[in-house]
Amino acid sequence: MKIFYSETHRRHQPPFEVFDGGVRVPYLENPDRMDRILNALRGVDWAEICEPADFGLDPILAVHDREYLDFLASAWTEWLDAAPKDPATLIPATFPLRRQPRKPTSLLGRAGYYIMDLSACIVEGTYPAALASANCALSAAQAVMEGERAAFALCRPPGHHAGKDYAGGYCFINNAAVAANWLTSCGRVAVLDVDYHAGNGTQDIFYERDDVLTISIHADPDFEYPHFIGFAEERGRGRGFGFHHNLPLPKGTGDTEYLLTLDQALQRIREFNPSFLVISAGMDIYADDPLGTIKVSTQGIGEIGRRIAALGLPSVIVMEGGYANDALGRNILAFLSNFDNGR
Ligand code: SP5
Ligand code: ZN
Repeated sequence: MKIFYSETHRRHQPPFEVFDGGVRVPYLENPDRMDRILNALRGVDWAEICEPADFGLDPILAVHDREYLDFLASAWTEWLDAAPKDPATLIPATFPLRRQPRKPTSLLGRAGYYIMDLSACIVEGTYPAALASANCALSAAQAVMEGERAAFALCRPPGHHAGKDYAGGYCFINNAAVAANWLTSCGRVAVLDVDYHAGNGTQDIFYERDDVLTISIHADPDFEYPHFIGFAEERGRGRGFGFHHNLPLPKGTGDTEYLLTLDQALQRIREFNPSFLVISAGMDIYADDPLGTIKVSTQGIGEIGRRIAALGLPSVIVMEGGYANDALGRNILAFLSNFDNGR
């Protein structure tokens, strides 16, 4: 299996994020995550690690707003130019109200406007890392379009919380959405998001479209981040109505209940009969994840991969979250080894 991976992610290493209550914690979405996964992949004979190609900005701008990308591109130098007291990382502290906000011109105004929380911290290398991450997803999509049965985009930073014009939850560019949209030139696409958190960005991006079916299985936003989106009654708008599904789960969900919910999602995907499948593969459903409350085992993750692979669809597997670094390697192997093993 081709694994698309770029070292550029290392340039994105915020020193901390801010949790609820104002607690500063070391940035959980850290480069060590990739090292753990790479180590595991280097130990199997079927994983071929490849550099991504550069697709330029067009496929990203097909999903994201130009002014938002301009903000990502210049935020860091503007932040340094502002000579802040602690320049370690750009984190805004003021956010727009629930009305049509005027687009601000100041850096901190734009940062609040374009960033939804205190975990999408911007540092010097954030923009190049986000571009390289999107290129990994596009390269995996291209490999699958050219006939590979499956390819893995080892993306960092992750993407599924990023919407058309906003960052959040460690995400800046929605890698899975960029890949899915790119694939629509060749047919209909289903996006299945198994990250622990609701894929709000992907939901927003495709909400009014009927050529991309989006399904997210996640912890109920009634108690979990992203709190304001990801509820079962949100099913798409306009021609997109019926082409988005949220499957929220309670705390403590184990393998058996998870797999029953997954089967519902897989049934809907079969009915949609897409040409391609994009999987937002977050590993934070794992029982010991520090951000999670869902209790899926490594074996359960393997079974999730097996059932998704059994759809028999050309599949682009995109890395999202997963913060139990010790277990990340084996969880990714358990998931991936169901697809295309030995090719
Ligand atoms: C890609 C991805 O998985 N992003 C997740 C972003 C979640 N950010 C939530 C931060 C809230 C932290 N709550 C702390 C609870 C620790 N027990
Ligand atoms: Zn997550």
